[in-house]
Amino acid sequence: MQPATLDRTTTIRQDFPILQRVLPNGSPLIYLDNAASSQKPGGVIRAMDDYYRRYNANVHRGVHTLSEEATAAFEATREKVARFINAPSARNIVYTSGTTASINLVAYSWGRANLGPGDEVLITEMEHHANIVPWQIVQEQLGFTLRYVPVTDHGTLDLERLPELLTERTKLFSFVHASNVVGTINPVRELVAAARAVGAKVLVDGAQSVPHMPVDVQALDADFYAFSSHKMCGPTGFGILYGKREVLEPMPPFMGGGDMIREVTMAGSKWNTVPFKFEAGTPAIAEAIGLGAAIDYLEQAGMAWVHDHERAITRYAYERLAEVEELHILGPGPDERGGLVSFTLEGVHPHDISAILDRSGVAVRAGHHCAQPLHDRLGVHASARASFYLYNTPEEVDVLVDALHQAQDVFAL
Ligand code: 7TS
Repeated sequence: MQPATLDRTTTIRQDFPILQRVLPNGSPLIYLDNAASSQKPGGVIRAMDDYYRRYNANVHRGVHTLSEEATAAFEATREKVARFINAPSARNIVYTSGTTASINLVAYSWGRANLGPGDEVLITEMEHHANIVPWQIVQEQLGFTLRYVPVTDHGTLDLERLPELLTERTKLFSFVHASNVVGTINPVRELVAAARAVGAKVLVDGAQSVPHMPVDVQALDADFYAFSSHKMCGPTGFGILYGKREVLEPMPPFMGGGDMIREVTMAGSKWNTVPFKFEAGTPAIAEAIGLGAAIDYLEQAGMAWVHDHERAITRYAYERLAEVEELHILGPGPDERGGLVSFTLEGVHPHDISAILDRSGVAVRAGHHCAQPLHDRLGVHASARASFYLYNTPEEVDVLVDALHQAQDVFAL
């Protein structure tokens, strides 16, 4: 890796208080579970602390100083998110509690208004459960057919099958931008163009892409784009649904309550404008402010740099993991994927791998990573996953590899 890149990582690491932590067994923390949730820089922690200490109040209602300050900071994040993903306006940005809630919003609101018997929703075998289960739930009520684009042995979408699966019956094509298991980065623009050709709307699950690479929603041209704050240096319990205005405007509300209405009488109610129509109740105010600080941080680091850095670490991880005998990496080669590597080690269950790595301070995730159909397709029950972010270093990959050798020694006995 370039020395300049590594110097920058050294500086970045100092911004994350948790990375200074030494675990109870004396090992320094080596955090390689970023696809599950990233760590938070001091700026994000301070922004949330400052809100609670200085201007905690509800938003959009009080005409007092605290409420006005809270509303200004809360709404400033909408502008920052719009700029970060190049949305046309802050009005395209709906606040949710995360990717899961964003996809459920589309399934319940857009789905109930647009899907019925004879219609099809196309997803893929590569999806996180968050982009499978909501469709299965509303499918029971609405009677449409759910179809899946298959995955190749290589861990990429089998696009040769697309013409037979994406047809005039397809009303929505919903797929992941970057896989949380095999790391594959899907060709979003090409898939959107194919959906447009049959008149289908497109939802992209950006949970693993927005945190890790520059994303321009206008260039990608999807109708909806969903992501979570907590995977991009921000707090948990908060996320975004981007939507095109012409798609969001006619959608009925999903949840009813305060803030999402213009007028309520005993005879009925009128809805607030988009995006507020979809934001019933008191929102996650500190979390919105925290995400604003996270975006400031990522913009300062530069998303192109974050992406390059992760690619370099992933390439290095590939080289080093190749030294571990009987280790099999799921998915495509390092140049076709995002910054994570899922693998199996013959004779060692992924949960045992994770437990042994933990002794060396290395945090990885083990299991099916909420993508059971994909594991079934690849013929494995579970895998271990190392996922990288802007603060990870090649030395941390070295510790991972040493610890994997130790795991093999333990299980060879
Ligand atoms: N979509 C993808 C591709 C994901 O990776 C995740 C979370 C979600 C949706 C759901 O996001 P949430 O913030 O609403 O929970 N993925 C993971 C993971 O891989 N390990 O833990 C969570």
